[in-house]
Amino acid sequence: TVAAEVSKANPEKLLAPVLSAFWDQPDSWTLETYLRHEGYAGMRKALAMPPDDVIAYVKDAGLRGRGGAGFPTGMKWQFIPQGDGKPHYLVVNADESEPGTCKDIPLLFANPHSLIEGIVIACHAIRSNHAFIYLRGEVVPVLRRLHEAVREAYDAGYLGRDILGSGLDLDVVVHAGAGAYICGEETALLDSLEGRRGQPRLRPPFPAVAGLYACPTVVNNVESIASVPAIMNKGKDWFRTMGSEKSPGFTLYSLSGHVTNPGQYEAPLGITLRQLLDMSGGIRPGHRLKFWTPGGSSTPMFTDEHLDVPLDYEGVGAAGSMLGTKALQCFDETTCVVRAVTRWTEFYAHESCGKCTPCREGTYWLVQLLRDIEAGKGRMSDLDKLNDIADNINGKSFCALGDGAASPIFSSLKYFRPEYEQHITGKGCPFDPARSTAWA
Ligand code: L3W
Ligand code: SF4
Repeated sequence: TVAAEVSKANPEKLLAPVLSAFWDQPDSWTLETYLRHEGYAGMRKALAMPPDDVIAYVKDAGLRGRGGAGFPTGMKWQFIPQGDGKPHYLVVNADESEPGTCKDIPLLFANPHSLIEGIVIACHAIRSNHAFIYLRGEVVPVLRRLHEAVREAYDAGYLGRDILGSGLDLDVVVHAGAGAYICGEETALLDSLEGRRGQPRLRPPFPAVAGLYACPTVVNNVESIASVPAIMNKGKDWFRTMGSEKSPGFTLYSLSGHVTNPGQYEAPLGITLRQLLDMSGGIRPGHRLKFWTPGGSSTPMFTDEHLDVPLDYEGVGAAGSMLGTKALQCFDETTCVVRAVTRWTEFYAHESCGKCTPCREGTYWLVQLLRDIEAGKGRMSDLDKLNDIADNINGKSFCALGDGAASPIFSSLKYFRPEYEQHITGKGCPFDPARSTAWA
């Protein structure tokens, strides 16, 4: 499935692809193929530079975290204290689970060496001798491929003792998680990696101060780290020729739902959904866009009025949502918005780790109300209740999962309240009356 998806990447109209440049080659994941495409050249340049210069270089390039929050990568590396006598760790967050997000797993499947090269550069920069890749355990083919790539890198001298005579010793461990969405939250991930039940820790202290085994730790998303080799190899100015001043560079968008050609699309930050749909075949024939998410279900939904919003941190933020993971889930006019929101909320209720009351109880209550409304058993007062419960989750929960659960409630009520009302007055789902008894 992943192989089929990656083959659709790389629309060349807008950009010579970088991350997905040779995903369509039959043995794209091997070291041999990677070396044919300037693989490990960025690492050689970085290892010849003092660690602080590498940090400054990545900072100047303007790379921002691709996991959702957009935090500047170089700044995060700079937070790692030096001369503290403690081990430093790099942890790569490969626990991709945000609904609609499918970029890191395909990237790892198609080109794992870009991540491994980025890991060497990052560990040199933060003076770390240990890196962990925390991968979603369900993706066994990716796990196997990653293990194989790590072995190839050790054999070639790109990992292990005294890498290419630089003096850097580095070991990489691939860890398979057990499939909980909350383990994508960086501190829950660290708890899980330490062998405990994955639940978020209080921040501060941030992982940069007290992370894995209470030592300074950088937690970065797969795509963030995999973007670093090209920056080191081709230059920070080249990177800044793409995207915008505050959101420079290229990135992977995951296009899914009612589109003609779902898949991964690499493009500069700041592209619009209209442009992406134009180059990918658009919404499925005979239909029109009704609503979509710019960054997975945790980001407030948009409608067809937002087709020209620049998909970068500032553009999406100014339009009232968040760029998040750049998971563009598109729904056409045949979709019941109440049904879609119910399905997402069921996901959050299921994945809530239970640590804090607003999220643990609130997501459960939301599901009950939404199921009733969808089944035609709702009351008008339920709409205010939905809003009130979401309001008591949002900003009052322990981690971002709670805020994410509230976001589809707020945005669907904002844009589609009449559709909720229709379910109540019509005593059922106008899109599929047969489904109205499904929850009875
Ligand atoms: C040191 C400080 N470090 C912040 C670090 C912090 C973290 C990064 C961003 O959530 C988003 C969330 C989801 N000293 C620091 C500091 N840091 N201040 O910077 O932190 P933060 O709190 O802004 O965000 P976060 O908790 O990392 C991530 C959104 O992503 N999301 C879901 C993502 C799901 C995936 C996936 O499935 N792969 O990525 C979707 O939108 O809502 O807003 O490293 O330590 N003073
Ligand atoms: Fe757990 Fe939800 Fe609270 Fe996060 S917001 S700590 S997932 S209960």
